[in-house]
Amino acid sequence: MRSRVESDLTLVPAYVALGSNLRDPAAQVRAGFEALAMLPDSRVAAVSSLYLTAPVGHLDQPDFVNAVALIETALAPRALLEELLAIERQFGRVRGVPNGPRTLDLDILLYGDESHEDEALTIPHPRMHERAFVLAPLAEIAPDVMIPGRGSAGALAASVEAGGITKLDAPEQ
Ligand code: PH2
Ligand code: MG
Ligand code: MG
Repeated sequence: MRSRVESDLTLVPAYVALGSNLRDPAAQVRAGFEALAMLPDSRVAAVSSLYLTAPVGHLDQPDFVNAVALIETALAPRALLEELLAIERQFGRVRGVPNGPRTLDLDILLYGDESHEDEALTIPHPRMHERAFVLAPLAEIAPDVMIPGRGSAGALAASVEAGGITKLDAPEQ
């Protein structure tokens, strides 16, 4: 994938979760990878397979396609969040029911080993350690990455209930 990185920037590894359950979710997630590759001062270092997942939380909605990307970015956490929200809007996301259907959801899971807390953004993502639809793709590309205070992605993925999750295909590189 193309990258938009000057050679002298200091890059932080950040994990981004992708989710979609509207309008050809697999195509939305694949296009989401392409959009991440166009982020300023960032590059995509790895992408997971796509996973078909039963909805969690608000149950009366279509199944999701979920995936995780590792990006390396010089954007600060809030700048990265603003870029991700802009991509969600490009993908036609309309915010309705909380946790309800969406064309594309992009969530920052981890940003290096930094914690971040403000009214709009909490890093690490506060629910990532209990969500199999996040842990399965994360453990595929980064089994040893640590979720602070919780354990490694691989250990957590093995310990949560992973019913309703099917790997769809191999990652595109
Ligand atoms: N996202 C939610 C709520 N529930 N369930 C699945 N399977 N996948 C998601 O991405 C998802 C969800 C809120 O962001
Ligand atoms: Mg989300
Ligand atoms: Mg979100």
